[in-house]
Amino acid sequence: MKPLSQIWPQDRAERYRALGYWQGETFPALLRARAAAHPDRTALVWRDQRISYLELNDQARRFGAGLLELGLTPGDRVLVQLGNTPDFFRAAFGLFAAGLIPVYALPAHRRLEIEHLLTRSEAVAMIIPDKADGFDYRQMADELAEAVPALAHIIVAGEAGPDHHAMIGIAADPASLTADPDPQSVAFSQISGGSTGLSKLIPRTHDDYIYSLRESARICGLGPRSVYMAVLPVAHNFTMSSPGTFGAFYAGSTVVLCPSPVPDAAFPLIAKEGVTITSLVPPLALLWIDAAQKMQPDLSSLEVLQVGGAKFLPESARRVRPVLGCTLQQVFGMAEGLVNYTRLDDIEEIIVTTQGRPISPDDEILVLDDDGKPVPEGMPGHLLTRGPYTISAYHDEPAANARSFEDGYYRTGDIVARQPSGHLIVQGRAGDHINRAGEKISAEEVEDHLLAHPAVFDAVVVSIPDAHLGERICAFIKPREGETPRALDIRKFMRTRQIAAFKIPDEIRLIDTFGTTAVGKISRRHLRQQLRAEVLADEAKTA
Ligand code: OOB
Repeated sequence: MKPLSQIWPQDRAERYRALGYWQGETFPALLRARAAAHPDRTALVWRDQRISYLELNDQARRFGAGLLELGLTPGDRVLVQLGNTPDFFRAAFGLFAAGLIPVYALPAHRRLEIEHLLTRSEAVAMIIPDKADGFDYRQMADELAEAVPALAHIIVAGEAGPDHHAMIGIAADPASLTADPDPQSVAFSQISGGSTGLSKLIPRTHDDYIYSLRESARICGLGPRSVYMAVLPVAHNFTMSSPGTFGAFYAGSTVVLCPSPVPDAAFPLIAKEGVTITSLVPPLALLWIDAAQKMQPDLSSLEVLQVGGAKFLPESARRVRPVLGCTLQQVFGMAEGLVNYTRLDDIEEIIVTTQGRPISPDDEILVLDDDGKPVPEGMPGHLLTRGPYTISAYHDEPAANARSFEDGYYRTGDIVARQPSGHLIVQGRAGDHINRAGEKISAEEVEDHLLAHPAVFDAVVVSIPDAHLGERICAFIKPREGETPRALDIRKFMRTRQIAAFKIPDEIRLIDTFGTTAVGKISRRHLRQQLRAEVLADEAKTA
């Protein structure tokens, strides 16, 4: 089995340690220390459950010890596909305590995506809910167990079937837990949004991730009295570490898990629990702003609303303070590392018009033209970055690594303009992914699925600006001779492909030909640009 590793050149690693960024902290030690320092303080609130730091640490450690008893060995990978419930945290911190490595998937992922992650990570176990949002994860896991021989254990948070372990039954004396992991070793794997093909694994170390948490908690003003509400999926990097739930634990704050992002659920919970900070993607932020104008909820405890994952337009950003009565913080980050924040004391104009500046003075930022030369300040260019918490390779992806990394710099695929203050303004993407309400979707991956439909000769997928979602997925389809597939049927077909529902095109357009420049003669990227321009021109005409 290939180890999951992340290699920093020795000189940079030494520097990050010497500067005090990497302090040798690890996740199991972190939670243990908080549990010792303030055992009775509430770590997690979920529905009517309140779980103290002591309880969370104990439950996690007993689970971790139980996994070792089951036969897992430190370094093994375990896929975690859980939603916003306490079990996610028992699982993650249990795995950390046992030296096992979580690979985080999103609840929306389906068999095809999970199979890819299991195979790539060589995971020996997966932890899933029984059912959620009408989907039975156990059935999917059973199918996966057939397809992926290395998958030895299916662990169910909830009602387990005959071939599964119930998570609650996995518990052993934590005294059996071995020493804490090496702080420079990989703690877990996040997954990439990916502009080409399927998701890639992003190995993050204890040292690098905890540095980003510690600084994020400080920049966002978290402390013992802060209450962070998790609305977006907890497995996503934004909700996990910017400062997110893990940043909140770092600071000894309380985390409230919000069962649904809709204002009817979220607003009363903010008032009841005295939530001080939460994070949203732009479409949800807009929904909250509109709802708050109508509902006049009590949001007096809310100090900071973070918005990120996709571009928040200045006109919307300007409404946050007057309507919600709190400070907006824009967050522009990526699972690969770099995170930018507007600072809480930035002037309002900076807060509403920029996507923030990097966490670290040692986040190196390059803004380059197409030929790789730096552009003048304020001008748009390709963003490349390296620093103390940005990876320099995906796990086992030689081709993608050659494309995405250069001299330790990560080529983000984002087009940004850097202001004299160091704040970045995101202007778009160079790559071909669609950012649909913060979900990153590879055009290529969707095209591949469409091509599997018997009536489809060729397909080109593009992103179209959308007032609600930020961007929506538009698929151009050239049918086979004599075929006229209906959009409805294509959508139905896509639903059978065992992929996340957010990848199904919002709009499907049949097209006779892809123009004089047939596919093959010009790059697909160019073709996508052409087709996108056609839709925009159409929309401008009808506007
Ligand atoms: C976050 O992480 P990912 O890995 O899902 O997506 C990263 C990409 C960025 O490269 C950029 O294209 C886009 O998402 N993005 C934004 C943005 N925040 C992310 N584009 C414009 N404005 C923003 N504020 O999305 C993520 C990770 C950590 C913190 C926040 C977001």
